[in-house]
Amino acid sequence: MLRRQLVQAAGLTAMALALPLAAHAADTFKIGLILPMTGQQASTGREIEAAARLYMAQHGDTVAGKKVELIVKDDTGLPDVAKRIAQELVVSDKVNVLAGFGLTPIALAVAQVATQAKTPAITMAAATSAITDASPYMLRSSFTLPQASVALADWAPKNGIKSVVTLVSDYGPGNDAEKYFSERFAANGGKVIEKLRAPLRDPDFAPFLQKVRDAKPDALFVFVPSGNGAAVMKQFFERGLDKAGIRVIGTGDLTDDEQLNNMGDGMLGIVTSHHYSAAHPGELNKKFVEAFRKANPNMRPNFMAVGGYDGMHMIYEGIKATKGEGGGDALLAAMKGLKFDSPRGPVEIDKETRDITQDIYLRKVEKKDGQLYNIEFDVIKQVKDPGKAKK
Ligand code: VNL
Repeated sequence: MLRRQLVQAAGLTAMALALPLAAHAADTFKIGLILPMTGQQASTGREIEAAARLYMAQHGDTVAGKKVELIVKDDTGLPDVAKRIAQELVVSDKVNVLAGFGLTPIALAVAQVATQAKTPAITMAAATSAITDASPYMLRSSFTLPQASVALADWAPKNGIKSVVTLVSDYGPGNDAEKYFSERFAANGGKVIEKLRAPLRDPDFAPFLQKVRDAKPDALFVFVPSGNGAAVMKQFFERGLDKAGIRVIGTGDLTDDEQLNNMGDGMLGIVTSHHYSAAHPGELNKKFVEAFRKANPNMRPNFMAVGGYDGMHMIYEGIKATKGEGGGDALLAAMKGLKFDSPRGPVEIDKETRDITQDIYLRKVEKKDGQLYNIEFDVIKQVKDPGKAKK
């Protein structure tokens, strides 16, 4: 009697142990988050991971009966590494969706894997227009440089800036920023005196800024990726370009919320255009910023964080709409055309291009509560990526 009970009990225990294991794979929804956690773009990785974890903490880790699992991998900022990681995530981990991508070359490398594996991929950071053209499985929650640059090219000539030198990082988003800013600025009667491109890796901005000084434009237009703005502005001030009367304008990557408050009062008055400021008014953003800071005491959320947060929202909505059953194609279909309120304002994932339509703001660096912020003073509503309209 006792023996039989023991055997039964042992059998039940074995079953109880085996069940969750068997159930595990099918009941889990896996997100492979590929980010630069080390190297030059590490701040982008930190911001996006923090925002993704915040989204999950706020919305729970069970959606439509599925346990959501976040697998974070460090690509060290290198496309070859990212591609290998993406393949492993798809083949070994069987992730349902890929996301992250801190730099354009990484998003482009992962796009190939997404197409082969028929796995949706969400670009949360990178911002070259062509990324969403690289795979029918690629969507975007960040922004595009054409989208951010055009508004500034309309603002500048009306505000005393008739001539510029452009300075951009020499790769996809820099080329987009240079092209879309310059063409529009020229169409508005402005003069582009010179176009300068600095290398992406370990750039030394000093020789470029010397050229800007010699060219004496009304303003310098800058695009550098998130995390590099402080280095440019340090050289700008050290060489006395501000004292020489040269103004600075750029996309909001330059006055990134993650760095801005440590860039000094010389930043006051600098005008940029972008889709997100931590100082964006509105209840949703106030709550987002407060919760982000509570969870990450020494960090201010920047535009990378909001890209990560909204990318997670797209995934959660996709899981809900497919009742947790969706394969890659169903999930993709569910995320196309999504419309929602983001901390940045209203956004829509364009059904055709899978790119993000959003408000673009003109902002000026001002002091608020003793800290430097990008304070929005104008808005262009629901801007589609101009890079797509061209075709
Ligand atoms: C890119 C564009 C990266 C804008 C950025 O920061 C950025 C990119 C890392 O497409 O590589 O601010």
